[in-house]
Amino acid sequence: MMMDSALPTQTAANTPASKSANKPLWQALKTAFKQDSKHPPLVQADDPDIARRAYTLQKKGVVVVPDFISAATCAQWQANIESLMAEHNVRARKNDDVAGVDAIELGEGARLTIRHSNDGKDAYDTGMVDCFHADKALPQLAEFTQHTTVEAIIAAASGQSVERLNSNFYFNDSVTNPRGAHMDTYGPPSYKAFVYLTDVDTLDCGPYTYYPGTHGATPWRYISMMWNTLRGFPLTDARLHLGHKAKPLLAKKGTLIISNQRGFHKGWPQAPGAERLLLVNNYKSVG
Ligand SMILES: O=C(O)CCC(=O)C(=O)O
Repeated sequence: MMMDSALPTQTAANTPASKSANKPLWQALKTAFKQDSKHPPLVQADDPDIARRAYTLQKKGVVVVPDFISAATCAQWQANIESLMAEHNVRARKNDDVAGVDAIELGEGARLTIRHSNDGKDAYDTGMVDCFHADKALPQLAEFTQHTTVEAIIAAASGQSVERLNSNFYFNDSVTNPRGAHMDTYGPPSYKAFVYLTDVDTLDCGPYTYYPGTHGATPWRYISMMWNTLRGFPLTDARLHLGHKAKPLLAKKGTLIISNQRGFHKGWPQAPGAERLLLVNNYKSVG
Protein backbone atom coordinates (compact mmCIF):
# COMPACT_ATOMS: atom_id res chain seq x y z
CA MET A 1 0.00 0.00 0.00
CA MET A 2 1.40 3.41 -0.91
CA MET A 3 0.38 6.19 1.39
CA ASP A 4 1.16 9.59 -0.02
CA SER A 5 -0.06 12.54 1.93
CA ALA A 6 1.58 14.82 -0.65
CA LEU A 7 -1.10 13.81 -3.16
CA PRO A 8 -4.29 15.32 -1.82
CA THR A 9 -4.86 17.61 -4.78
CA GLN A 10 -4.54 14.83 -7.35
CA THR A 11 -8.15 13.95 -7.91
CA ALA A 12 -9.90 14.51 -11.21
CA ALA A 13 -12.29 16.67 -9.26
CA ASN A 14 -9.68 19.29 -8.60
CA THR A 15 -6.50 18.75 -10.59
CA PRO A 16 -7.03 21.56 -13.11
CA ALA A 17 -8.06 23.92 -10.34
CA SER A 18 -5.05 23.18 -8.19
CA LYS A 19 -2.65 24.03 -11.03
CA SER A 20 -3.95 27.56 -11.32
CA ALA A 21 -5.39 28.06 -7.86
CA ASN A 22 -2.17 29.44 -6.45
CA LYS A 23 -1.35 32.01 -9.16
CA PRO A 24 -0.90 35.60 -7.95
CA LEU A 25 -4.32 37.27 -7.84
CA TRP A 26 -3.62 39.97 -10.42
CA GLN A 27 -2.43 37.38 -12.95
CA ALA A 28 -5.45 35.20 -12.31
CA LEU A 29 -7.86 38.13 -12.68
CA LYS A 30 -6.18 39.06 -15.96
CA THR A 31 -6.57 35.49 -17.26
CA ALA A 32 -10.22 35.40 -16.22
CA PHE A 33 -10.91 38.79 -17.78
CA LYS A 34 -9.22 37.84 -21.07
CA GLN A 35 -11.52 34.84 -21.32
CA ASP A 36 -14.63 36.80 -20.32
CA SER A 37 -14.04 39.42 -23.00
CA LYS A 38 -14.44 36.82 -25.77
CA HIS A 39 -17.79 36.42 -27.53
CA PRO A 40 -19.17 32.89 -27.65
CA PRO A 41 -18.81 31.45 -31.17
CA LEU A 42 -21.84 30.54 -33.28
CA VAL A 43 -22.92 26.98 -32.67
CA GLN A 44 -22.25 25.04 -35.85
CA ALA A 45 -23.37 21.46 -36.37
CA ASP A 46 -25.24 19.75 -39.20
CA ASP A 47 -26.91 17.27 -36.87
CA PRO A 48 -29.86 19.07 -35.20
CA ASP A 49 -29.57 17.01 -31.99
CA ILE A 50 -25.94 17.94 -31.60
CA ALA A 51 -26.68 21.60 -32.41
CA ARG A 52 -29.51 21.72 -29.83
CA ARG A 53 -27.36 20.19 -27.10
CA ALA A 54 -24.37 22.34 -27.97
CA TYR A 55 -26.57 25.44 -27.73
CA THR A 56 -27.72 24.46 -24.22
CA LEU A 57 -24.13 23.72 -23.19
CA GLN A 58 -22.98 27.09 -24.49
CA LYS A 59 -25.87 29.01 -22.89
CA LYS A 60 -26.18 27.27 -19.52
CA GLY A 61 -22.75 25.70 -19.13
CA VAL A 62 -24.29 22.25 -18.76
CA VAL A 63 -26.42 19.85 -20.79
CA VAL A 64 -28.10 16.58 -19.77
CA VAL A 65 -28.76 13.74 -22.24
CA PRO A 66 -30.90 10.87 -20.85
CA ASP A 67 -30.47 7.26 -22.05
CA PHE A 68 -27.05 7.86 -23.57
CA ILE A 69 -25.68 4.47 -22.48
CA SER A 70 -28.02 1.46 -22.13
CA ALA A 71 -28.91 0.16 -18.67
CA ALA A 72 -27.42 -3.24 -19.61
CA THR A 73 -24.07 -1.69 -20.53
CA CYS A 74 -24.08 0.38 -17.32
CA ALA A 75 -24.65 -2.81 -15.31
CA GLN A 76 -21.83 -4.58 -17.17
CA TRP A 77 -19.38 -1.72 -16.54
CA GLN A 78 -20.47 -1.50 -12.92
CA ALA A 79 -19.65 -5.22 -12.53
CA ASN A 80 -16.24 -4.70 -14.20
CA ILE A 81 -15.43 -1.81 -11.85
CA GLU A 82 -16.63 -3.74 -8.81
CA SER A 83 -14.32 -6.65 -9.64
CA LEU A 84 -11.38 -4.30 -10.18
CA MET A 85 -12.05 -2.72 -6.78
CA ALA A 86 -12.49 -6.15 -5.15
CA GLU A 87 -9.15 -7.28 -6.58
CA HIS A 88 -7.50 -4.39 -4.74
CA ASN A 89 -9.59 -4.62 -1.61
CA VAL A 90 -10.81 -1.06 -2.11
CA ARG A 91 -13.99 -1.22 -0.03
CA ALA A 92 -12.03 -2.36 3.03
CA ARG A 93 -9.20 0.12 2.45
CA LYS A 94 -11.69 2.97 2.32
CA ASN A 95 -12.21 2.54 6.03
CA ASP A 96 -8.50 2.66 6.94
CA ASP A 97 -7.84 5.30 9.52
CA VAL A 98 -5.11 7.23 7.69
CA ALA A 99 -4.55 10.76 6.40
CA GLY A 100 -4.08 11.80 2.79
CA VAL A 101 -4.60 9.71 -0.31
CA ASP A 102 -4.07 5.98 -0.67
CA ALA A 103 -2.86 5.32 -4.24
CA ILE A 104 -2.77 1.97 -6.03
CA GLU A 105 -0.88 1.81 -9.34
CA LEU A 106 -2.64 -0.40 -11.91
CA GLY A 107 -0.12 -0.09 -14.75
CA GLU A 108 -0.16 1.93 -17.99
CA GLY A 109 -0.82 5.09 -15.98
CA ALA A 110 -4.06 3.81 -14.46
CA ARG A 111 -4.23 4.59 -10.77
CA LEU A 112 -6.82 3.97 -8.10
CA THR A 113 -6.88 6.64 -5.43
CA ILE A 114 -8.82 6.53 -2.19
CA ARG A 115 -9.24 9.88 -0.47
CA HIS A 116 -9.08 9.67 3.26
CA SER A 117 -8.92 13.40 3.85
CA ASN A 118 -7.51 16.56 2.40
CA ASP A 119 -4.49 17.92 4.21
CA GLY A 120 -5.37 21.51 3.27
CA LYS A 121 -7.57 23.97 5.07
CA ASP A 122 -10.69 21.82 4.81
CA ALA A 123 -11.22 18.09 4.80
CA TYR A 124 -13.50 16.89 2.03
CA ASP A 125 -14.47 13.94 -0.17
CA THR A 126 -13.56 11.48 2.57
CA GLY A 127 -14.01 7.96 1.24
CA MET A 128 -14.18 8.94 -2.43
CA VAL A 129 -12.51 6.53 -4.86
CA ASP A 130 -11.17 8.21 -8.00
CA CYS A 131 -9.62 5.94 -10.61
CA PHE A 132 -7.39 7.80 -13.08
CA HIS A 133 -7.19 6.52 -16.64
CA ALA A 134 -9.82 3.92 -15.86
CA ASP A 135 -10.01 3.03 -19.56
CA LYS A 136 -6.40 1.79 -19.44
CA ALA A 137 -7.38 -0.72 -16.75
CA LEU A 138 -10.80 -1.46 -18.31
CA PRO A 139 -10.59 -1.09 -22.12
CA GLN A 140 -14.27 -2.07 -22.46
CA LEU A 141 -15.15 1.48 -21.31
CA ALA A 142 -14.07 2.75 -24.75
CA GLU A 143 -17.68 2.90 -25.95
CA PHE A 144 -18.03 5.92 -23.67
CA THR A 145 -14.50 7.26 -23.35
CA GLN A 146 -14.09 7.50 -27.13
CA HIS A 147 -17.65 8.49 -27.95
CA THR A 148 -17.54 10.90 -30.87
CA THR A 149 -20.95 12.47 -30.04
CA VAL A 150 -19.60 13.94 -26.80
CA GLU A 151 -16.69 15.55 -28.60
CA ALA A 152 -18.99 16.82 -31.37
CA ILE A 153 -21.27 18.55 -28.84
CA ILE A 154 -18.35 20.21 -27.06
CA ALA A 155 -16.72 21.26 -30.34
CA ALA A 156 -19.98 22.78 -31.63
CA ALA A 157 -20.49 24.67 -28.35
CA SER A 158 -16.93 25.93 -28.04
CA GLY A 159 -16.09 26.48 -31.71
CA GLN A 160 -12.87 24.51 -31.19
CA SER A 161 -11.85 20.91 -31.46
CA VAL A 162 -11.29 19.06 -28.24
CA GLU A 163 -8.84 16.56 -26.89
CA ARG A 164 -9.67 14.03 -24.18
CA LEU A 165 -7.09 14.23 -21.43
CA ASN A 166 -8.17 11.39 -19.14
CA SER A 167 -11.10 9.16 -18.29
CA ASN A 168 -11.78 8.29 -14.67
CA PHE A 169 -14.41 6.61 -12.59
CA TYR A 170 -15.61 8.08 -9.32
CA PHE A 171 -17.04 5.72 -6.74
CA ASN A 172 -18.69 7.62 -3.89
CA ASP A 173 -19.92 5.69 -0.90
CA SER A 174 -21.28 7.73 2.01
CA VAL A 175 -19.30 10.83 0.99
CA THR A 176 -21.07 13.17 3.37
CA ASN A 177 -18.43 15.92 3.08
CA PRO A 178 -17.88 16.54 -0.65
CA ARG A 179 -15.76 19.44 -1.81
CA GLY A 180 -17.77 22.67 -1.85
CA ALA A 181 -18.67 24.55 -5.03
CA HIS A 182 -15.68 25.40 -7.20
CA MET A 183 -14.61 25.98 -10.77
CA ASP A 184 -11.89 23.80 -12.26
CA THR A 185 -10.50 26.78 -14.18
CA TYR A 186 -11.08 30.52 -14.61
CA GLY A 187 -9.14 30.54 -17.91
CA PRO A 188 -10.24 29.01 -21.22
CA PRO A 189 -13.00 26.46 -20.65
CA SER A 190 -12.32 22.83 -20.04
CA TYR A 191 -15.18 20.32 -20.19
CA LYS A 192 -16.15 17.14 -18.40
CA ALA A 193 -18.57 14.48 -19.63
CA PHE A 194 -20.09 12.34 -16.91
CA VAL A 195 -22.20 9.23 -17.31
CA TYR A 196 -24.00 7.84 -14.29
CA LEU A 197 -23.59 4.07 -13.97
CA THR A 198 -26.01 3.90 -11.04
CA ASP A 199 -29.33 5.68 -10.63
CA VAL A 200 -28.71 9.07 -9.06
CA ASP A 201 -32.35 9.99 -8.64
CA THR A 202 -32.49 11.29 -5.08
CA LEU A 203 -30.40 13.91 -3.28
CA ASP A 204 -29.21 11.17 -0.91
CA CYS A 205 -27.28 9.60 -3.82
CA GLY A 206 -25.09 12.74 -4.09
CA PRO A 207 -25.85 14.06 -7.60
CA TYR A 208 -23.42 16.12 -9.63
CA THR A 209 -24.57 19.70 -9.10
CA TYR A 210 -24.10 22.70 -11.37
CA TYR A 211 -24.80 26.42 -11.07
CA PRO A 212 -26.17 27.18 -14.57
CA GLY A 213 -24.88 30.38 -16.12
CA THR A 214 -21.81 30.71 -13.93
CA HIS A 215 -19.46 29.63 -16.74
CA GLY A 216 -19.74 32.99 -18.48
CA ALA A 217 -18.71 36.50 -17.52
CA THR A 218 -20.01 37.06 -14.02
CA PRO A 219 -18.85 39.54 -11.37
CA TRP A 220 -19.02 36.76 -8.77
CA ARG A 221 -15.99 35.06 -10.28
CA TYR A 222 -13.88 38.14 -9.52
CA ILE A 223 -15.42 38.86 -6.15
CA SER A 224 -14.99 35.23 -5.21
CA MET A 225 -11.34 35.15 -6.32
CA MET A 226 -10.56 38.25 -4.27
CA TRP A 227 -12.42 36.88 -1.26
CA ASN A 228 -10.48 33.60 -1.48
CA THR A 229 -7.20 35.48 -1.55
CA LEU A 230 -8.15 37.36 1.60
CA ARG A 231 -9.26 34.17 3.34
CA GLY A 232 -6.40 31.98 2.07
CA PHE A 233 -8.61 29.59 0.07
CA PRO A 234 -7.76 28.31 -3.43
CA LEU A 235 -8.69 30.92 -6.06
CA THR A 236 -10.97 28.42 -7.77
CA ASP A 237 -13.21 27.88 -4.76
CA ALA A 238 -16.71 29.31 -5.21
CA ARG A 239 -17.69 30.20 -1.70
CA LEU A 240 -19.65 33.26 -2.85
CA HIS A 241 -22.27 32.60 -5.49
CA LEU A 242 -25.11 34.78 -4.35
CA GLY A 243 -28.03 34.78 -6.72
CA HIS A 244 -27.00 31.57 -8.46
CA LYS A 245 -29.08 28.49 -7.88
CA ALA A 246 -27.47 25.10 -7.42
CA LYS A 247 -29.07 22.52 -9.71
CA PRO A 248 -28.56 18.95 -8.49
CA LEU A 249 -28.69 16.79 -11.63
CA LEU A 250 -30.94 13.91 -10.62
CA ALA A 251 -31.08 11.21 -13.29
CA LYS A 252 -31.19 7.51 -14.07
CA LYS A 253 -28.15 5.40 -14.90
CA GLY A 254 -27.01 5.87 -18.50
CA THR A 255 -27.57 9.65 -18.40
CA LEU A 256 -24.84 11.81 -19.90
CA ILE A 257 -23.99 15.21 -18.41
CA ILE A 258 -21.55 17.54 -20.16
CA SER A 259 -20.41 20.60 -18.26
CA ASN A 260 -18.14 23.56 -18.79
CA GLN A 261 -15.76 23.42 -15.83
CA ARG A 262 -15.39 27.19 -15.76
CA GLY A 263 -18.82 27.16 -14.16
CA PHE A 264 -19.35 26.58 -10.44
CA HIS A 265 -20.14 22.98 -9.56
CA LYS A 266 -19.88 20.42 -6.77
CA GLY A 267 -21.05 17.00 -5.68
CA TRP A 268 -24.14 17.02 -3.43
CA PRO A 269 -23.48 15.49 0.05
CA GLN A 270 -24.50 11.82 0.17
CA ALA A 271 -26.53 10.19 2.89
CA PRO A 272 -24.61 7.62 4.96
CA GLY A 273 -24.88 4.27 3.16
CA ALA A 274 -25.63 5.81 -0.27
CA GLU A 275 -23.48 4.82 -3.24
CA ARG A 276 -22.89 6.46 -6.61
CA LEU A 277 -20.74 5.28 -9.51
CA LEU A 278 -19.96 7.34 -12.61
CA LEU A 279 -17.51 7.66 -15.45
CA VAL A 280 -15.99 11.00 -16.34
CA ASN A 281 -14.02 12.15 -19.39
CA ASN A 282 -11.95 15.29 -19.03
CA TYR A 283 -11.48 17.43 -22.19
CA LYS A 284 -9.57 20.52 -23.18
CA SER A 285 -10.12 22.68 -26.23
CA VAL A 286 -7.29 22.63 -28.71
CA GLY A 287 -8.06 25.61 -30.95
O1 LIG B 1 -18.38 14.25 -7.73
C1 LIG B 1 -19.04 15.22 -8.10
O2 LIG B 1 -20.26 15.18 -8.26
C2 LIG B 1 -18.31 16.52 -8.38
C3 LIG B 1 -17.16 16.30 -9.30
C4 LIG B 1 -16.33 17.51 -9.54
O3 LIG B 1 -16.38 18.50 -8.84
C5 LIG B 1 -15.42 17.49 -10.66
O4 LIG B 1 -15.21 16.43 -11.30
O5 LIG B 1 -14.82 18.56 -10.97
